Amino acid sequence: MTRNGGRLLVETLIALGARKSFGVPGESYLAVLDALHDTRGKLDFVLCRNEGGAAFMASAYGKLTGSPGICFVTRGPGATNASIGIHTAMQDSSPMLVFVGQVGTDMKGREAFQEIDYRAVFGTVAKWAVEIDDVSRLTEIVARAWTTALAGRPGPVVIALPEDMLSAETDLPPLRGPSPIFEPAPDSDAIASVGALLAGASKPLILIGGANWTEAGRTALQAFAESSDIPVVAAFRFQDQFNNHSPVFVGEAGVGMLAHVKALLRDADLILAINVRFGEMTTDGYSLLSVPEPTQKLIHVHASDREIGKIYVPTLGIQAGPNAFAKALTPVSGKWADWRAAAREAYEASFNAPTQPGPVDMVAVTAWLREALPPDVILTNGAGNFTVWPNKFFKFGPEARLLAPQSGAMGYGLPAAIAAKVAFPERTVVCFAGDGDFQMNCQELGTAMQAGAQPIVLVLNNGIYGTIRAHQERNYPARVSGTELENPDFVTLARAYGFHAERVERTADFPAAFQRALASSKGAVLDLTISPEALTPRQTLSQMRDAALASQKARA
Ligand SMILES: Cc1ncc(C[n+]2csc(CCOP(=O)(O)OP(=O)(O)O)c2C)c(N)n1
Repeated sequence: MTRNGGRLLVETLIALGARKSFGVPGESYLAVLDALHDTRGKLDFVLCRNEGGAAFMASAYGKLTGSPGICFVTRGPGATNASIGIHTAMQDSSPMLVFVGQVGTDMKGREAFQEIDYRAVFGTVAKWAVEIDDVSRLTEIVARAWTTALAGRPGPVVIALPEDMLSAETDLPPLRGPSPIFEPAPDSDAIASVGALLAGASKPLILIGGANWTEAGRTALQAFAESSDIPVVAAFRFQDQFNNHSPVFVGEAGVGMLAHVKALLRDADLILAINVRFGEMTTDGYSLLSVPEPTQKLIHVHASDREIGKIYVPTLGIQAGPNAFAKALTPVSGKWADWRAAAREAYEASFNAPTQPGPVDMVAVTAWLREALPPDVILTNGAGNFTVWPNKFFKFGPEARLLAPQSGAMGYGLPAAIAAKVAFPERTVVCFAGDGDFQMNCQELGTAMQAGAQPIVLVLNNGIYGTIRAHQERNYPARVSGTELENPDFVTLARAYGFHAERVERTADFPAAFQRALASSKGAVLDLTISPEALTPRQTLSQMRDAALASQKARA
């Protein structure tokens, strides 16, 4: 039996375990679209409105399920639109395969219509970029792409598909299944060294992050940290990877890092970093641990040898996956109970913030949501000051998940929420969006409507690009430029896409509106009227401006 390259690709993806895909069609990959005609229920194609949305969905799907998110986009403009999701998957360590159309091999290199050299363009953005020039090598390259996306530190792979390769007939059979993915385990000497270093510490800290945690691995780490009474900090936007209700959980090392978390990282004499990619946010601009040799002792555990020693020379490096490592640990004891207890107290205190100025007070809203949301809720967000609410004012129990981009990409929250609904239709999914953030991808409401994957969206509508306005007021006070927004009526917009929609203009109206959103079978958009003054939980816009003007005056 022969089949063309497009059909071989689709049958191979099904054999590998792919069940959902996201994309925008293009004439460059018609053979793939034709093969997808017959795969409903086996490999569904979620039809998106913009490749940026599609790539965000695939990236979020990979992050949430651990199985590579599949994205199909057309050549040139489709691929460049998708690049935001590829970059985000890389920074998030999310497994993803992006299939991109390519001009025929007979005209490559001539700058043909929409031609791009994908290896050059995505070579440094993706984990791997490759082109399949000959259909006889399709299954080999797709198998390697699948393994590459998942192994070590997961990430995105871009695979270009020349048009003539996709339409070429072959008698090559589809792949039978994937290669196994191995999680490296620590040897007993390494575990003994960890024990010895911890025994000599007086202020130990566990820093966790990254992908690939299993429930068993998370439970094992929690048991170790609790029985050893060692505080646990989550790296930037990985606070859903450790039970926040545990007395050892003490906060997130991320943007807007709380003072006690900064102090913990700075003052710890031993940091046990498990599955962490040391990013700018987690290290507060690389200031809390000095590069390349921190003053704190550092044990760096990672599944990928490319992460250990990348930025910091550790006291002890261990190439191991997080679950295998957590299961191998044996509890230790030390005189650090006060250190852990004080950190937990500071974490608990961080939920107390003053009443916010303006119509809807997010301190009250999030306090209510902490009680009302189901334990397996999935929260999503893009970028903006509003992200402080899902990121710092929610407690993630063992089943709750956060989809928040390490790349700080605006517009991620809505597509991520749609992908979460595609993956888990029965779970409650709540997207937090700023008014600016929402408008980066609000056209994907159409994708949600068509796919029947409609989340609840909270638009925190303050009429400004608040984050940039905050930077502006701090650096160039009282000189507003390029940060004021004139918005459409989000309620009308959402209704046009078939969503239930309401404007919430008073804090007291939020609980009932949210209950109606939960009860809606077609998702919901709640447009929350937020004052631009409520720019951060503890400093208003005017206070920010006044402080900057005062210091300008003092300098003059
Ligand atoms: C794709 C993208 N473009 C621009 C930025 C820069 N940026 C970061 S936050 C922000 C403003 C976000 O505004 P909004 O969504 O309204 O939220 P707010 O900060 O007002 O809460 C901008 C423009 C970005 N992070 N990502």
